[in-house]
Amino acid sequence: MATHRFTCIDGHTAGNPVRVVARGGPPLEGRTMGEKRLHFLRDYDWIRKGLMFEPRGHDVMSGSILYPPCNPENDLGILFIETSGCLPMCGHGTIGSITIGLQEGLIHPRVPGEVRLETPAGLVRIRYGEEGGRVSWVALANVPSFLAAESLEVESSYLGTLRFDVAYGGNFYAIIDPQEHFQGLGDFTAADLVRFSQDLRPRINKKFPDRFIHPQDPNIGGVSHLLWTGPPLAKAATARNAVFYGEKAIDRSPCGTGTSARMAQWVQQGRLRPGEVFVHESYIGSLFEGRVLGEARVGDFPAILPEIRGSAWVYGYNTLLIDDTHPFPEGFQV
Ligand code: PYC
Repeated sequence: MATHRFTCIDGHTAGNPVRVVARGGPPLEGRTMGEKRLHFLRDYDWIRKGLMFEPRGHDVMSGSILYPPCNPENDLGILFIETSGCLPMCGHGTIGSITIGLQEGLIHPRVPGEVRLETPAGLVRIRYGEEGGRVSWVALANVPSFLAAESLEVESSYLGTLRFDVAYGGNFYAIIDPQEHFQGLGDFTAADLVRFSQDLRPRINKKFPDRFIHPQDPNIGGVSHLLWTGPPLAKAATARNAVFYGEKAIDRSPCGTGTSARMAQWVQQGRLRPGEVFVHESYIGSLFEGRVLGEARVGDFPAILPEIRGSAWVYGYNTLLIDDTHPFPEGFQV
């Protein structure tokens, strides 16, 4: 019998789970975290499934494994493990992993207050603040984000023809404004949004095959997430959203890569200017603060350099076992 032991530290970012594997992650080959991600997907995806799906995880679970940096100028590398696969980039996962890693002594930045993090989508520069013995906030300068397409149409089995834009913020998002069609996000429960999204995502990818591939990395492609938008409920917020990921998840956090994609859409459409603050409210009312730090280009696309700021909390220590006598070593979803 082979028993695999994973020492995990569990936390959440603005309500969405982050399980950091502190010990037990596999050694990975590759010159970049992008290459290491491909190695993990090829040989070790059972670890992701076992730690994310039931019975050890659940439909919304997500997490990470930390690695030494590929480039010695950086502080560390990160592999995101989620129910949806190994995302190229995850904002709430970054805020949570950095908070957990710093507080629990897994990360030792060379420059206090700053972390240079290698993600599969590229280098992410991080600032953080501490208060009362804990990391109180994390701000990540995300990868260049851009609006990839506007005013596309797709047929929903439930809602008829829907118009949407597609933007990249570390993952490709179909951004749908139900207000254009109905009264708003508040008309729908999370279960409704999951059902609508399960129907729409394959239709979008079937209708626009090979259209959404990152111009600089062919390993990043396809619309993986749907971002439903709406007017904010919180006074401090600019907009509200519900992000669908995996097969059944609505992000409990305001979604870092989704917020980056949304800001790229707004800048391109003249609704947000560099320097202005964009506060995104999640489906459960938690907030991230976004800011456009600058402008860039990705292939033919004008892009923005977004910063996302939020907070995370540690809530438990968890040693998980996967062994080949378990009936569900790779977990399951119902
Ligand atoms: O925060 O980027 C994010 C994210 C992606 C999927 C769930 N959260």
